[in-house]
Amino acid sequence: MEQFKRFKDEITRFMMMYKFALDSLETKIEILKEEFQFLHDYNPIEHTKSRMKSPESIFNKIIRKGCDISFPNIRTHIKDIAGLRITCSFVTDIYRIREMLLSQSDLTIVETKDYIREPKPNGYQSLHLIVEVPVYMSDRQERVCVEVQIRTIAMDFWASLEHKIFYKYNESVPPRLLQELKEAADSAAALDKQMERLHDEISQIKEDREEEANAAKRI
Ligand code: 0O2
Repeated sequence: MEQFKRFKDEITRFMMMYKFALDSLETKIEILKEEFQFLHDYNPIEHTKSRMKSPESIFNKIIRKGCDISFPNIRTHIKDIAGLRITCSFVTDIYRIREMLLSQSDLTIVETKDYIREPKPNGYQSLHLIVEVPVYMSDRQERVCVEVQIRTIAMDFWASLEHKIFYKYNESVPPRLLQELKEAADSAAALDKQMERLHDEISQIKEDREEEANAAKRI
């Protein structure tokens, strides 16, 4: 009984650390979003969604990786216990957000997987960052990893449908559907390019009009 209580306290404190790291990163993103809106009258972030991995899913992942179950092993081998997904309108916004995170002196990006420059063979696209966040506990400071996935609305739409299909078919999706999913991923990427082109054109028109109006005021 005593042993179980110790284990329960340990796992609760362990998970709390990740929850605090996630809360802190979400606050940072919220601040960046509001400030960016104020300075540029534009918001690069459509929405954010956070999640904590369940103890069951952590357990299964550590077994899958062939590691012994211990807190140090879990910390070293599982970097996505806390996850934050950021959805943007345009691909340039994704890299803009990465730059904003890079410029925060207390954060460290310890790993980058760029599935936009190099999509997965199934068509999956997203920018994955593992960000180390400082967490101040009552008796110590810890640096805790949070996985940040940044993607466009089109990439997110594709990924959520693919995820549903993958689980519906119990991970063995018929080849015809895999082919269609790949085509849909290509269409989503083409849509992202087209929307960004349109957005740039509209921004340019807006800038030109503002300049003209300012010039008229000076006359
Ligand atoms: P959930 O429920 O979203 O958390 P690693 O964590 O590095 O040991 P992995 O899986 O190679 O292992 O990491 P990677 O490539 O960074 O991908 C991890 C997460 O990205 C997944 O988490 C998904 O959220 C997402 N992802 C990666 N590939 C795909 C894909 O092909 N389709 C979809 N829909 N999502 C993908 P989890 O743990 O699988 O799930």
